[in-house]
Amino acid sequence: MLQEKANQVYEQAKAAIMAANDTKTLYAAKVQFLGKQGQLSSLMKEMVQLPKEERPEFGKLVNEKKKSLESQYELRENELKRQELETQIANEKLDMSLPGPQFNRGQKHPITHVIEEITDILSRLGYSVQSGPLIEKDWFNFEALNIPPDHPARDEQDTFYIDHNHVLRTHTSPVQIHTMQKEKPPFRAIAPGPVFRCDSDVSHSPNFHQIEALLIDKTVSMADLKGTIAYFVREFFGSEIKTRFRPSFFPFTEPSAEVDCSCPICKGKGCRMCKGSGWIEIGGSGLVNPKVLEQVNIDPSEWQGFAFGFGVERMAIIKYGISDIRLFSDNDIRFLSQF
Ligand code: 2NL
Repeated sequence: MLQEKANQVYEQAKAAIMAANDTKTLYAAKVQFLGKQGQLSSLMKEMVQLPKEERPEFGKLVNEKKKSLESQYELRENELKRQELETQIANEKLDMSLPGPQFNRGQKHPITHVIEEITDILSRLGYSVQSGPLIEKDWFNFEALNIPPDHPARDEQDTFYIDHNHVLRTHTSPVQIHTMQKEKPPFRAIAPGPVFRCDSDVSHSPNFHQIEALLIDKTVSMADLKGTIAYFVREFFGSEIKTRFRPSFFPFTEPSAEVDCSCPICKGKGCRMCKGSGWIEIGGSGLVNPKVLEQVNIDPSEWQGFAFGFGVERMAIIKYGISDIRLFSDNDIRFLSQF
């Protein structure tokens, strides 16, 4: 009898629902009995065996059983879900002592760091910080600085030419020419930033950094220049570091002097860094050539000045004992994160 079979299926389904101990097994039972291809659906299909007049009654019976099973399923499902959540909560352990996620912190490039340090020291001496374009007219980079057209510094090999009248600045001095055109003396200014030379080997990079200082006043002497540089070097490298001046030549200063400091690595005893001499060159300096002042309409009979220029990479190499200038532009995080 089909009715009896329906009762059997119902009892089986009921037992399966009650017996399911987790939501997965419960769902399997749902598919088996209540699904589209499930046993209740099969019963409905078997209904054709019954005489026509018995079919509505049977249909109603199966539908009622289906409804009842569906609500039993839902009850059991809620119960199991709650149980599963409780077990999950009971088993879960939150260890508040574990370290949090690690972030890689960014930091300043050592060159930026050194420029800021130098800028800080000279700002305390009253120097304003100036900047200018990286592409300069020939006049600002050379002519105004008393570098005549046949000077070796203009050689195609050293200068990146943009066109016949424009170059990538080969030093930060053109910034000081702009400053002298803009400011009324007396004033003091520094110009830090990138410069470009068509030159590349172990100790030369085509793109490096300079910081230059310029002071214009009524009376300025080599003694003022030496005092300022000696103070600056002691502030930057440490109070035990000595400075030494050697006569030199630059077209834009007269007289001119090369600046050395006692080697901060070996304290002057002689080492690999200073090639055994105990001294390291850090830049050049001098009293501003009156010809430069004339170019920017500052009267040389009324005003005098001193200027000095240091290589930033050189200063960083000496201060931190770095072996190769190319490390600054290699972007190796293991090197850069040491500073
Ligand atoms: C070096 C030499 C130097 C200057 C830069 C300068 C600027 C003006 C007028 C006069 Cl506007 N002088 N600058 C003076 C002497 C030396 O730099 O070897 N630097 C790395």
